[in-house]
Amino acid sequence: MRGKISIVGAPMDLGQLRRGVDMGPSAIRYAGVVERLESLGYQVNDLGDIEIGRDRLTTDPLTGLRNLEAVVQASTKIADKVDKIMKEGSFPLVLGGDHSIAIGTLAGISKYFKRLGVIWFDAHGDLNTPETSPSGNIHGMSLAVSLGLGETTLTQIGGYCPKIQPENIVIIGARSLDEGEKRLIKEKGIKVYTMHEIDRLGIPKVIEETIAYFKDRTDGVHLSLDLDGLDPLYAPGVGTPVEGGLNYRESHLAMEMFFESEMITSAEFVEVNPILDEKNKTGILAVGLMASLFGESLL
Ligand code: Z70
Ligand code: MN
Ligand code: MN
Ligand code: MN
Repeated sequence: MRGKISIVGAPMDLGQLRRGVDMGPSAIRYAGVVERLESLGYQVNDLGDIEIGRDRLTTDPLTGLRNLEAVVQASTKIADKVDKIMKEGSFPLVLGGDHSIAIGTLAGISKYFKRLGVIWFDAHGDLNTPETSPSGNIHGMSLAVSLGLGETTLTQIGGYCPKIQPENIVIIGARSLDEGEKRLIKEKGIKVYTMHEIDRLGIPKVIEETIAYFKDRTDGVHLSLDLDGLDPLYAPGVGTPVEGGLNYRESHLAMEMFFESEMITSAEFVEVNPILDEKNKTGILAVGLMASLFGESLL
């Protein structure tokens, strides 16, 4: 017996405009997540889906944020659920849904740690604020919100703020950063491995450095994995595909190294959109990555 994993689906599609990402949790379940993790010796408990409001296409007149009210409500529910999982001493594994769900996940998790580290595996930074956002889409703001920046009703979810410190973040795979995000990264000194650094150093070195960086400074690490961090060749079923991403082998190696580090204390896999996918390729990929993260070995 290897410990308990609690799966919770967050069929959220209000943080962006593409329909279909609310079916992500179903696609990941269909790809056999429960069975795959059970086969590794875990006690897996699928808690089902969080209820996400269906009120869409309201834009907050003050901030320009899309579906703000509904995202606040859903994030609060996600936070409560994840909080319960933590309380029970189980590993929270959240299935998205668009990346705005990280606001709720981090609100539920972060208070259980003094210094939570976050690995943001993503083509994007998700570091926009209402002032810098080119879109008004909250899934492009979730990391900034967790830092305490931006809309107060979002930063205050869970009743405390901020959830994380800039020096406890490592972004991996970035290749589509907005100007305001680049400014924030420099201003806050956030550690980023863009595809440039990944190509120069190689993924083994990048992950070794990430693990070493977190080792002394954090007492838990959340992995927030946006499938668009991978190249669209391997993960076509995402709302915002960006060329030039991590490949299948690099991503699996990263997960295997995270497993070996024994450092990861919670995870979420987001932005799987089966409507845009090819025969659930991205859902199947997500489950494979989870298996590597939880110790599936090749031998
Ligand atoms: C852009 C924005 C984004 C995910 C796209 C895109 C953000 N920076 N995030 N896909 N997961 O609208 O803020
Ligand atoms: Mn993202
Ligand atoms: Mn992304
Ligand atoms: Mn694997």
